[in-house]
Order: sequence, then structure tokens, then C-alpha cells
Amino acid sequence: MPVIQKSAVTSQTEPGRTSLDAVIVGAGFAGIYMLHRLRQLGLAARVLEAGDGVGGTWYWNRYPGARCDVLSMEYSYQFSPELQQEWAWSERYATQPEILRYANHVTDRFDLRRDIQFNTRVRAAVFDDASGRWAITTERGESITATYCVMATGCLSSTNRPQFKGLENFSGPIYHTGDWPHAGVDFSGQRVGIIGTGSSAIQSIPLIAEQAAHLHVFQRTASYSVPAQNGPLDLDSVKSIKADYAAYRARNWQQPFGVDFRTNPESALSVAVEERTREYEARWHYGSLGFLGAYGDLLVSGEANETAAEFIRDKIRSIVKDPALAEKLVPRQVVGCKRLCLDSGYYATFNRPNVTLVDVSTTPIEEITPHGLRVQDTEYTFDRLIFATGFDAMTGALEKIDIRGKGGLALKTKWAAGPRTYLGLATAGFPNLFTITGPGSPSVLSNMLPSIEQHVNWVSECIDYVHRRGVRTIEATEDAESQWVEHVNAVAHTTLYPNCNSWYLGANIPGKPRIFMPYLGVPPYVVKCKEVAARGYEGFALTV
Ligand code: NA7
Repeated sequence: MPVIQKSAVTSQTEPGRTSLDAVIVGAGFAGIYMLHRLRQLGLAARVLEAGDGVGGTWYWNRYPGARCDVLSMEYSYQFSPELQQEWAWSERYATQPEILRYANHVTDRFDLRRDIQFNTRVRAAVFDDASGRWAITTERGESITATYCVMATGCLSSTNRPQFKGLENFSGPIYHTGDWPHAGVDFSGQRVGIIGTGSSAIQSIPLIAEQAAHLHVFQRTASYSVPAQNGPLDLDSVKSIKADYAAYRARNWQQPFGVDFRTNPESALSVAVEERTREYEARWHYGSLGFLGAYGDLLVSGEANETAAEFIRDKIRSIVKDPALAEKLVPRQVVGCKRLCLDSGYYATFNRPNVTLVDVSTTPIEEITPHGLRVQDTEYTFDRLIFATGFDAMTGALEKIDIRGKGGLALKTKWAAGPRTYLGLATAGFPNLFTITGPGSPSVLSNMLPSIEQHVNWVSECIDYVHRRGVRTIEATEDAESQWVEHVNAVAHTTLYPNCNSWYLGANIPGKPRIFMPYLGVPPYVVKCKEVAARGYEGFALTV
């Protein structure tokens, strides 16, 4: 990688105003690696981070049972072979504390902390047409100018807190799984209510139920979950992966979701029922989101999907002892079109006498009361309330910042009808602004860590390219962006994904435009990004 021949000096232009080459917003896995790469280019870069530590999603989501749903051997950086060899995960699926330790280890190993400014929430990022630079202001009142602004704000970092009537009247503590107290919460002897049954709830409910005196679970949509079959990592398999880690990564990167799902291209409808059941059973016992890789058409054909859905439904019926309760827990929608979950004892938890499921699918929560909540005429009482209600995914964190491009155009205005990007990396009208794993890129429908690395590598090579040529600004063209948005949408519509109210579509947030945000297909996406760069940043306008 060529190094830019430019002295990278942070200069104080005037009191309270700092001038840099690049500002990176967010110190999650994207932000810290971006800093590392920009430093290698000799650029003066700083990360601004709202929290008081690194880790992003793994810094905030400290709820009981929080764990990654991608195998730990795959959920890590690969830019440094030494780091890759020396780090040892302890479990098949890593816990939040272990992933946070890893993020801190990487930060210190590459001496990144000194250029990360913590406890600093970015309020605005405004492009100045005259100077061609970004002015970033923080809630602490600082102002920083930079040539490049990289948004590493994460896909699942802006929490969704439904504004239930009477919320302010609740007399006990209210928690959100996505913003959990750092000291942890002891639920011993407490009556607890939890709203939501997505992945965060599914991970936390079994552990909270073990502690609490009673747990009420308020379910709007039943979720599909397969057992994680978690446990200590098998040391022989670790050894064999580490013997040729690069080959393991390369093989997985060629899978549709960029992860080891062992996708079988055959149709579920092309095999005998017994064979199909054997395959689902094997994948259920293996324990991975790769359950959906059993057949190539599970996310394309409703009929094929129904075979997998019915398999999981029967599993739920066999685990939950009360048949009426089991039917309430049985999901009816297409499996996979909302994110499939991985659990450790979720459905069995409902066999416990101290757990009550309340179906709020047809009779919504009407109000929060001082001692619980009301659904129709029934008041459910508890001491503590947990929101496991998810996130304003993919666009939420970006739109919280007042981002203004050329001519003062607000990103929020531009995206009023849904996010518009070129490759999920840039958006027309916002020169020198990059988004890591932005909407329109595989992001949440891929293995986030390798996708982050792919984006950061692409952005740093792009910055290197323009910087060396004295290019003042690089900006996605409207044409390239429109074609990309259309393509993302067209690909999504060849699948079952647009068929249910998932956060991939923004359907969980009232008023959010219904647009499928992630790009489906890691391998073609990576090829496209490479081609764009190889053709001198095709689809971008470069000005000197
Ligand atoms: P999710 O998957 O968005 O789950 C949120 C849950 O909260 C889901 O069951 C929602 O029901 C429920 N919800 C949201 N608003 C309400 C209201 N107003 N009333 C009742 N229930 C509500 O978020 P998670 O944090 O669990 O997981 C997010 C991702 O993090 C996950 O996919 C992994 O990638 C990691 P709904 O389904 O909308 O009917």
C-alpha cells in the first residue's frame, strides 16, 4: 500500500477549532480500524465517540446473554495475521464481554486510543462549499474541520423506544437492551416485564427468568429461533482454522452472506421429505444461522420456505409443554425474512412457572401504568420494565446527526423517502463523506466484521487515490446512485425479504419509509466495489 507523501500535522487554526485530515465518527469496530488505516496513510485523523470506551454495539448492548450470532472464529479482524493468530476465543459464539475485551485489545495493540476522543457526541457535520471541507461540531461545543468525514456510526446503534402512553408514570426503573447499565442489573426477587421478542429478548429472557421472581413477556410477533448449541470452542477445529486462516476466510467470503453457512444451492423442493427433514435436523443440531443455508431457495420460494418454517414450528411444539402456549410462540411469517435468532434455552423457558407470555399482536399495549402496563382491561404488574424493542436500524444513527452537504442540503431531507447511496459507501451531494456499512451495502446481511474491513479498506484506498492526485472532492454521481438504489431494490424483490415487517425494511419504526436497506449478495458486491475502484472510481465525480 503506497503511503501519501504529505506531512500529517494536526493544526490548531484558532482557539476551540481543530483542523484535521479526517474525522471518524464512532469507535466501534469500523471506527477503530478506519483510524488505523488512515494513520498508515500518514493522515491526521481523530475518532469522536459518544461512549467512554471503544466497541460500539458491544459497548452499549450489555444485557444478560448478549452474544454474537456469528461464530467467534469468523467474527474478528483479518487485517493482521499476528492478531488473528494470537487472539483466543473461548466459546463457539462469543459473549459481549469477550468481544468488548477484543475491541479493547485491538485498540491498545495498535496504539489507537490516543486518537480517540471519548464522551463526545457529534451534533452536526456540515460541508463548506467554499473550502471543500467538513465542519464537525460536538455536543461539547467543539468544532473540528476535516477534509474527509467517515461515518462509522453502526447499523444497530440508535435505539427504538416506542412512546407508549403513560411511560413517564412508571414507578420503577426502565431499561433498554441496547443501552444497558454498565454495572449490570440484579433481577433477584423482582417482578419484571419485557417488551419485545426479537434477538435481544431471546438471548436475555432465559437468564432473566432464572433470576426474577416473575417475568412477563409481551410478544407482538413470535420469532423463529434455532439453538446456538453454544459451548467451549473445540481446540482441534481452532487449530485447523488457524493453520490456514486466510483460506477459511476466503472460502466463507464466497458464500452469499459472506459467512460459513455451507449454503446448498439445491431446491428444498427437489428432495424427498425424509432427506429434507434429516438436513434440517442436522443443521438444528449444528446450531447456526446457516440453518437457512440448507437449501438455495429458502429465501426465494414461499413453498420451500414453508418446509423450513414448519420444521421449526414442530420443534417449538415439541419443546413447549402447554400446547396452547406453544401455538402462541409459533411464528406464522416467512422464516428468515425477519432475522432468524440463535438461542440458548429460549422456548423451554416458557415451561417455567415464573414466566408468562402475553400476546399483544391483536390487542396492543395500551398504556404504561405506575406499576406495570395495561392490555385491554388487564393490568400486568411488575417492578422493572425492559424494552427489548430494537433499533432504528441502518439510518437512525446517521439521521440523528445534522449532516449537511453541498448547498446546505440535509441528509435527512435527502433521505426522506428512504436512504439513497452509491454502494452504501457514499451519497450524492455529500462530497468526501463516507459511510461504513451504510444502507445499500451487505452490512447486516453479511458477517459484519469482514464487511467493515472491506469497506474500511475501500475507503482508505479511495482516500489515498484522491489525496495523491490532489483531488479536492470525490462525490457519488446522481446517476450512479439512482442505478444502485434501483439495483438493491430489484435484487431484494427477487427474494422473500420484502414480505414481512422487518427492521431491514424500516418497518419497525412508525413513519419510516419502507425500503429494503441491506444489499443482498456479498460476492457480487465485492466484485462491484473492486471494479469501481479499478476504473478510477467510476460513478464518482472527482474535482481538483
Ligand atoms: P428486534 O429484532 O427489532 O426486536 C424488537 C422486538 O420488539 C420485536 O419483537 C418487536 O415486535 C418488539 N416491539 C417493537 N416495538 C413494539 C411495540 N410498540 N409493542 C410491542 N412490541 C414491540 O430488536 P433486537 O434488539 O431484538 O435485535 C436487533 C438485532 O440485533 C438482531 O436482529 C441481531 O442482528 C442483533 P415486532 O417484531 O416488530 O412485531
